[in-house]
Amino acid sequence: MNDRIRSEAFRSKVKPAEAAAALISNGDTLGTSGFTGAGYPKSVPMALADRVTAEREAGRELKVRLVTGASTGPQCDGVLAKAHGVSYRSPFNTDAGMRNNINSGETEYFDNHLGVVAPRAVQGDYGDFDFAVVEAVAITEDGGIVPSSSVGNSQTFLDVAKKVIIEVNTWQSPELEGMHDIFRGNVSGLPSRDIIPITAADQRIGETWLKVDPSKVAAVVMSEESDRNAPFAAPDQNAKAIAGYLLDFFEHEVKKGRMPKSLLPLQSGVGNVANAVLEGLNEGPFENLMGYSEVIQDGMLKMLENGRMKIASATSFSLSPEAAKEINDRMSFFRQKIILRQQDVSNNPEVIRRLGCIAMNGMIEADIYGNVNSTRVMGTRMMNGIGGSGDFARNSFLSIFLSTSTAKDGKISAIVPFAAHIDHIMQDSQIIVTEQGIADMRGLGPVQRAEQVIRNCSHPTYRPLLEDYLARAKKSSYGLHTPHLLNEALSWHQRFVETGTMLPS
Ligand code: 0RQ
Repeated sequence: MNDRIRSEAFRSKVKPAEAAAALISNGDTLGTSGFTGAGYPKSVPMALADRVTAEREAGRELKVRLVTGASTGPQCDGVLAKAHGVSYRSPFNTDAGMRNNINSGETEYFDNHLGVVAPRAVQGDYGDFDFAVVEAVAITEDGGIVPSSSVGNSQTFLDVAKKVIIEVNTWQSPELEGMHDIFRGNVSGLPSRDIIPITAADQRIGETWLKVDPSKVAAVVMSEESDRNAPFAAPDQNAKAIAGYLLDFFEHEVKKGRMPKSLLPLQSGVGNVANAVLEGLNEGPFENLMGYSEVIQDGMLKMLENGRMKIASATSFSLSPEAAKEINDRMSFFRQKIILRQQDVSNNPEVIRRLGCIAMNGMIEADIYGNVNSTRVMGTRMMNGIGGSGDFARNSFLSIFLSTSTAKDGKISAIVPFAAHIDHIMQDSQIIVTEQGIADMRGLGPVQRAEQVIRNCSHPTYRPLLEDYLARAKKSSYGLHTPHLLNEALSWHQRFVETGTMLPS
């Protein structure tokens, strides 16, 4: 323990997880570490979930409000959802149990741009934070908190919370120390905020540990639970086709002189398609790539290893178990190549705009005009959340959305007349890629966009239906600038809800 908790004052605060969880009361708001299944607290949420159940059995209610960096894992969102211990959740979730509670209406959920959670926490949108619960790999001699596999909103939660619980996780490699970059300027405090002096993705501008007022630390808990580290599916034919179109497009842009051969700092979402794109880049003609993203996934690690990518800046890892082992075994190498920042820095519009990132994100659906729904299936059922897609889509040099052209064995078209929910307006989506092709909508008017999206991206089964919709809308729409048939615009979604398919019988 002494090598992990190097401060005597903090060692004296070590308690069992159950004792720390017992400090938490019904209705408390917790701000926790954790982002895409990495670096979230585990022992305390598990003990808290047990308490929720015990309290219920004793006829008392214990529910907390849970605000994180992004998604956590089974030992946090998972156990708390199963115990029905969360009344409010924000800003991003991928846990299936929590998703059920959100969609059944049991848990109120506000998915938020990941880059704005910290400023809005300071502004008071989430009310008072009773506890910050933050995972660390170590506590320094001077009481600095060394974050683990993500940084997320931890610094802000440590600043604003009334009390703090630190979970020191010995499963996490102690060699993560030195990888983080915690900027001390005012990023999310009340005005006036400081300039964030990042002019290149590989620039370090801060310190390697989080600051905390020791008088607020109510408990330090030891933990040895592993991160979520979900396995990646190998890219299938569709994912490879999407990656292929995108790589051809990049080559074309380089030839035209609009991008350097090293491209521009890459932001990539998580998932099958995003990983296929990274694998494609790993074999493509581009060298000296940079990553300025929110997550580092398997594909980026490979590129860092073989030198194709020089540096990757993010706020978190999102790795398969094999990649997590690889990084743990070669941490001193990767520490030179990876920078983990606060998420209000990694996802900050100022920096994304300055660096001119290439944003590549998945989507649920796009409408013919290129408005994008990233979050709500049939407009009503929450999938994960907007995540960082909006932070990057609006502010990047290029904003690209990726999806297969259909979902659920062809019963759903990912290109629809009208998106049933819109996360990214057409001004924030320039390029759409499906396995059918690529729509380059830069500078086009709405009707021109629709023609491209339908022709290049829709599935052949749905294409004639979309062409027919646009043709009829062009004749009888109230306005012909962005033609729509208002009584039909959401009829595909309604048909799916009623019959289980968007295809007419
Ligand atoms: O469902 O899991 O039940 O099979 O959505 O779809 O095709 O595997 O694609 O992993 O890229 O996820 C938008 C969800 C896409 C993701 C979304 C169903 C599909 C499947 C997953 P199953 P795929 P992906 C970086 C940036 C928002 C956040 C973001 C996402 C499941 O990209 O959450 O971009 N984005 N963050 O069947 C019904 C449709 C559907 C559909 C897909 N049209 N209708 N279901 N699915 N399209 C990371 C962070 O911000 C942290």
